[in-house]
Amino acid sequence: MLRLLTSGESHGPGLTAILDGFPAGVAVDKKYIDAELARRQQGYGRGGRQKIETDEVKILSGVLHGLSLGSPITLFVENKDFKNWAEKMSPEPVKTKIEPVTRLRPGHADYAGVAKYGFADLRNALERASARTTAAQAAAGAVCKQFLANFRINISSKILRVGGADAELLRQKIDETKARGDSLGGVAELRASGVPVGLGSYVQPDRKLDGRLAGALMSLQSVKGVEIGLGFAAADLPGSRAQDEIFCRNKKILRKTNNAGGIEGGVSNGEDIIVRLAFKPIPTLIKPLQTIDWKTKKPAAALVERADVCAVEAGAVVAESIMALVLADVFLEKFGGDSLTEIQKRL
Ligand code: EPS
Repeated sequence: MLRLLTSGESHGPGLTAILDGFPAGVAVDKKYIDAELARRQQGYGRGGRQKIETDEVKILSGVLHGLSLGSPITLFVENKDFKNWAEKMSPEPVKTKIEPVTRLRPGHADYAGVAKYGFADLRNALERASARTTAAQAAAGAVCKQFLANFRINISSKILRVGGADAELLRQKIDETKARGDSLGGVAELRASGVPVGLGSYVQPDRKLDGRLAGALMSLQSVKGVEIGLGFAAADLPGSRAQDEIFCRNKKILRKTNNAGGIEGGVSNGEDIIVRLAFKPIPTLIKPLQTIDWKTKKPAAALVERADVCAVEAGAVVAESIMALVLADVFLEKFGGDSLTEIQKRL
């Protein structure tokens, strides 16, 4: 029902999101989108780039006087850094000779990207592979969150671990790592509350809510693992301890535990949906790893660029927006209509 396309290079003029299939009559507050963009920019361990950017959305279509029209919503976020890259990232040909970037960073899309598209310059691949594009995803996710709020569905996140340490040690761990010229990953937990029973379906694999969430969240930069509810830990337990016993109170069907993370048979069961994400460490390192030069194929030290030391806090905010998009999509499949009023009647 809902389709999202994003575009934009990290140091190009800006980023665009087009959200298609969004119903009419939903209040879309630009201030809320900007607040979500600001949340994404915060977080300890970010690099110099965030001092240059103060992300702000321009709503270019699909919203009139604060209400959605049912037409595609286009969101634009400017890259303020573009002015510093005007020649290197010019969409028009330039006279100056641009030195290609050639020292492949292990863990980044550098090698796979240039090998796939046949580029001589890593920049041609790394610009779009960059996590900068997640600003457009966060903007679109903020629109979906506003839709879900009409039904008291709320999505939040917290950091559980950074570089193997508890979240309380986040700053200390990042400072130590930065001093060593290294980078860190971590684990974040997402929670969606207020989700009604019956979203997604077991009838076809591609309609399963857990599969859709896992696929969408795995596509986020740096994410290497997704688990729902107990996740991998369920594999070590007997069935008697892994499942969630059912009881009824005041005509409400409830659970004693939520090991399933709110999804059974690929369908939401009315409990909170709980997903944990493992983020790998950022591949750009101040103390570079050994690699090869793409041009000469000779040994070289990997490219060193300005980069974040840890972006798990930002990643968790983007993950919330991805979850909002998936939940809004399955919600529209179940209760969908052309306008908010129609959906409210069906619910
Ligand atoms: C990124 C590299 C860094 C990050 C960037 C993602 O950018 P730069 O090369 O300009 O320093 O700051 O993230 C953002 C710009 C952002 O807004 O999140 C990368 O290679 O993925």
